[in-house]
Amino acid sequence: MAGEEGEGLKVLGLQVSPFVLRVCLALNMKGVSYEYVEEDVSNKSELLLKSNPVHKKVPVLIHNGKPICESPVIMQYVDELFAGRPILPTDPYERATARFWAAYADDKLFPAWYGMVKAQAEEERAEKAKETLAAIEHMEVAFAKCSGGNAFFGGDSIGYVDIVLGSFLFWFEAVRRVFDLEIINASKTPLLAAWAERFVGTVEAKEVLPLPTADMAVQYINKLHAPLPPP
Ligand SMILES: N[C@@H](CCC(=O)N[C@@H](CS)C(=O)NCC(=O)O)C(=O)O
Repeated sequence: MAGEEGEGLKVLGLQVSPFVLRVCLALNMKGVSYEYVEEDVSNKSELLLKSNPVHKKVPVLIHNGKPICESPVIMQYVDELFAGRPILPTDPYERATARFWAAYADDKLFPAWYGMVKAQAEEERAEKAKETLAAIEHMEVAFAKCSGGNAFFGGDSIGYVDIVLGSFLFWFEAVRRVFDLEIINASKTPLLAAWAERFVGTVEAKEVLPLPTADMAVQYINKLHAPLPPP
């Protein structure tokens, strides 16, 4: 078991990545410090390629020289490694439910909203927007069930599903600004709208370093849709 000071912890990241933010939030929640190294994903470092030879993606957590890849795996590793408030619920049924909804956010919600961000044609964007709104409605129902009337998916304080969905929020704001779509909407998903406000106000979310912003995500979207330079 590692010490609480998190010795030998390095995060290979990309500031605009929601998957990287999850890892930083999980480490923050446990109160451990870590070294953050920003990757240039268009020119990946030897360390990244060596640490994640299968996917070649960030985040990677390197703990005492050993790499751990894929954000859900990293979050669970961090939860098992460090004492303190658990990230996943301790009750096996609640744990399974939290894993289910986190996987749903990754497998359905993420491809829908990111598909919207990437879409070049209006028709495709409208289709992906529809899928995004359908997926978020499921998350609204999930919130009612998981929170049991408390402030967060995790109960009184943030947990696994809060971190997973909460890490998308700065991107949702960017989507609102660029495409005029409110993914979380006070009239259609009121529980999530109130949750999102509470989430961004938590110490863990406010103090995460490096803090990604909606401006960065907007810049990313604009770059993606910038006209090609003349040949
Ligand atoms: N399933 C992965 C997704 C990670 C991912 O998609 N990372 C992106 C940044 S958001 C990346 O490294 N992209 C670089 C590439 O695809 O070459 C996780 O949960 O960690």
